[in-house]
Amino acid sequence: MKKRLLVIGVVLIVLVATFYYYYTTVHVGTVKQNNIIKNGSFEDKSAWCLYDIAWSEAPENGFVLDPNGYSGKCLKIINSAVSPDRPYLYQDVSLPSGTVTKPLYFSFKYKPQNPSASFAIDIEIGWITYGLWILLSSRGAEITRGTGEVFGVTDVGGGWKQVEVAFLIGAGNYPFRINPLSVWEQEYVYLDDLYLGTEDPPSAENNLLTNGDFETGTYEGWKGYYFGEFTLNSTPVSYDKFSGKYAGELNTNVWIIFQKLNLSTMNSVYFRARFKILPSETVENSINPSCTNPPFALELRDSVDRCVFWFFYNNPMENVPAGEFSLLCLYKTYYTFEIVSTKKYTNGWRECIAKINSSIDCYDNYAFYVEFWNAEYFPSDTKILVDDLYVGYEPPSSAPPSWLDLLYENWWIPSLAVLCVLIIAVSAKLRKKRKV
Ligand SMILES: [Ca+2]
Ligand SMILES: [Ca+2]
Repeated sequence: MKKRLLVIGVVLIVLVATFYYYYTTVHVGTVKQNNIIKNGSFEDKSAWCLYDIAWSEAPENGFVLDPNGYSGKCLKIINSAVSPDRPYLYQDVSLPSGTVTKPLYFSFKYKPQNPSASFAIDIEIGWITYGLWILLSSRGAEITRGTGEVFGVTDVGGGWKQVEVAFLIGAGNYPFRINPLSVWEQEYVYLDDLYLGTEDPPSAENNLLTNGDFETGTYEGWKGYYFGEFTLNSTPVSYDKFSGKYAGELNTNVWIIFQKLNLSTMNSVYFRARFKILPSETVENSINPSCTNPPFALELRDSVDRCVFWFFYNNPMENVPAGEFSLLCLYKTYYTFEIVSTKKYTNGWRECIAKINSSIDCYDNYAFYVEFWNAEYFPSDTKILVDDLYVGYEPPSSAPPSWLDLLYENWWIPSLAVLCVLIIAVSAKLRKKRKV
């Protein structure tokens, strides 16, 4: 019996270690994805059915194609679809094996006719008992059934928003349904660019930074700065990174890394930083961050100091908008800015996305700095790891949670697995006893 438990334990440990290795080393970056949803872009009516029949041309059915899509045409869901007989649009989707332990990603864009008027649409993958239901309404997107997380809601311009969801589900064939609910105050809502797949959702990223993910394995594109610029002789670190194989590192010898940028305008510039402070959070908490003493800053400035934008991590100043872990501080006041999203992952990494708008023209000679602020006040072994740095005019993607993050938030799944193993072990023992 002891042997049997030992074998089960070893098998479990090997499985966990294998998955951990896979997700920390192999599961990298954005790969060109296969969209499981057919015609998620709604360029025509193919692949979609209304009830059980092919989607007809009759406009009164409440679902029509509209030329005002985010990409080409889109689905226009009209109020009449809500009542009296609540038709829904659907197609069958086939989900690949292994998706209980590897998250599936689902993303879509939507635009209500009137942002403040009420509406409610259920997007359903699978059934009530086994699947994922997302309620899209004037309150935003929320998961009402199933195991998953809405990890990104991004304003993508023109009244459109992109919703990104990661979820866990078993392999198999499922119905995918778009189901308008209850009473609507508005006439219609647009839906476009549905994506469902195993890879990260597609992103419109056009990164102006060179080697922002450090995947060249060098500091190509970056320079160091310490009373003057210098070439970095060290290499990015590989022992801890957010994506790919490498992350950049700032330490008490290299306080600042930077690169020069050509920006056409400072209006509508997005930043993304993924970062981690080592050795631990005690360092973060011990330094009493403030506007003048933050641990970490991103800075975008032109050659004559006319346009300077600072993003400070963890800054408890008043009168600046607060994210959960981040705040912005402005050196000059020509800007409006917002924090688009902040995240903390179970592996200790954090992500912050911010957007800056400038009301004035700046000079076109910019540099982007990543700074270890007041490094002399930190313990000498303190490091700040950075990865997937982004500056650009399109909204950057937000990293989905890993399966570890999802399991962490849905602790009952591993608990159930352990319980099953225990029941099997105990029943086997009882059977053996009975035989004896
Ligand atoms: Ca489209
Ligand atoms: Ca990387």
